Amino acid sequence: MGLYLGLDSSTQSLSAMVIDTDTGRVVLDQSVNFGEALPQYGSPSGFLPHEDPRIKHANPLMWVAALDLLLGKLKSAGTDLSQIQGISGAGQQHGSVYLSQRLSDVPAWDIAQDLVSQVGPLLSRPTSPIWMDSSTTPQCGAIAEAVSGDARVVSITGSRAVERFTGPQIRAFYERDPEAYAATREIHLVSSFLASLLVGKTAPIDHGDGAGMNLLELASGTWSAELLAATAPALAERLPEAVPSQTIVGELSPYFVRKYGFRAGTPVVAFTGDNPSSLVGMGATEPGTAVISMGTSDTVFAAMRQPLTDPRGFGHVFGNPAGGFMCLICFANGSLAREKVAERTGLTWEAFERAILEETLPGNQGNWLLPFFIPEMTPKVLSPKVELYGNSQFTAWEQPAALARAIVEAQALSMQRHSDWIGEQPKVIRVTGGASRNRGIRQVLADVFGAEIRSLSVGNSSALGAALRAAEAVGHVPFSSLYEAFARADEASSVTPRAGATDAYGGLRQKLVERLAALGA
Ligand code: ADP
Ligand code: XUL
Repeated sequence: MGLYLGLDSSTQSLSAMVIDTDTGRVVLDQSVNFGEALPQYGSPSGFLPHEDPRIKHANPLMWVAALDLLLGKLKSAGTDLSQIQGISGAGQQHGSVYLSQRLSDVPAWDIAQDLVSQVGPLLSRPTSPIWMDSSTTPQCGAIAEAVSGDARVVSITGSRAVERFTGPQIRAFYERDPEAYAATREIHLVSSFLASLLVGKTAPIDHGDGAGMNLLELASGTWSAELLAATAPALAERLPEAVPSQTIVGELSPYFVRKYGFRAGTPVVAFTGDNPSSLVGMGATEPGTAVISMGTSDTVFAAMRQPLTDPRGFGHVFGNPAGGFMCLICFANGSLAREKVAERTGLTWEAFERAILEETLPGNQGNWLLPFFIPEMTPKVLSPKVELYGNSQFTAWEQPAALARAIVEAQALSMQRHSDWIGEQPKVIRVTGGASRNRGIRQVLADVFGAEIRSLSVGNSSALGAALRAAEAVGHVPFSSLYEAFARADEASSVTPRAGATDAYGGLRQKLVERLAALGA
């Protein structure tokens, strides 16, 4: 049997998916939500509260605890993990974990203790900055200046120096706490950290996730000496190796074999970022298929043969796990912003959907808003900024249905504007992530983009992508046949633009652009 396990450590949860390549079926799909299952980490949405909205950290031990918890749940539910042929995974991008020892130098995990109590003493920094952190503007400036400007950073790494990217975060750590930096022996991404736990030694960083650090030279797939030097002293010796995504990084550590019943020697394939993993899970690793993912963040991404860069400077180029490149534009005000509107208006997701589909019309009768409930990276709005324009009831937050439509229209228009450099406007867009379950949200995307919006029959594309990557690298099953079995569109969920709807957005698009320009964004 060809069973493969994919793990996905996203912002709010850890998921596991097992696929069977013989039958073309998903045989297991389980998650633990950090906020609900691990309340002792005080992170209801997956990160620690902080009075400064620009600072967003998480306790890396929460991710470690989730791994033991989830595997324990699978075992107690009777899942036979000895049949798994290979494992891979994905992590929320950019977040970094700081260790006082190289994981290759620590003794094998002890089965008599849980992982948290063994990893805890190894941390040289108790918290991990995550992708939502936007506190490193001075460090971005300093890095760009050290290599003679942002254009140089873009030409080497595919992105300009960006607040949430790992390089600026490492520089900030070095500047704010040089002693702790000096005591740090190894720095991991969330993805390579989790892979390291599984293999019980230092796992490399793959090109998909590594490209989100402002440190990787895209052309060669190796760390850029120029950017390492511009970021922090002796950084090269603190980073794992950078490798192609399909590299087998080791065998599962005996801890997992003995504790959870995996087969001894189970191969582990390099973990990647959640978005590159989703590119695989959405069957979109060949150019021509655009994807919109609406998880905690909203992202727009697509495969690219050549690394084309965003002239406005917001988009990124990452490694495509199947080879070549992918472009990505990320919006921080995704689900968390929609949740704020749902909470404030008292709408459940069902009511939110009805509000869009049945109670309001495209263009929202001129009611619109600026959707920056938290600091935004695309466009750059570093302090929260929510402005409502329209009739007096709407601006007083008294029209729930119009407010539901307004947040989604603003997000969709911003996605469309900031993805215009990718190329021709797509006729079909594939969608994934928790919010893509909402037909109202899919309908607004269809209307704004003038495109058919399709979901796939398997949800959780990032975990699926990880399982598919394991099957490709370990079982040598080609991606094309994996996509036929696992990345099929769910026809019933398909949504097309309503007649005339796309034309309703010209005026609104203009207003949004003008307001953003006035803000300097
Ligand atoms: P992540 O992978 O980033 O942790 P998910 O893809 O699991 O996130 O998506 C979780 C989010 O999806 C929740 O925060 C919630 O706001 C949103 N969500 C879930 N169901 C719906 C729905 N029916 N309508 C709109 N949003 C939803
Ligand atoms: C992408 C990004 C987010 C995180 C969390 O650049 O910052 O999408 O990967 O999902």
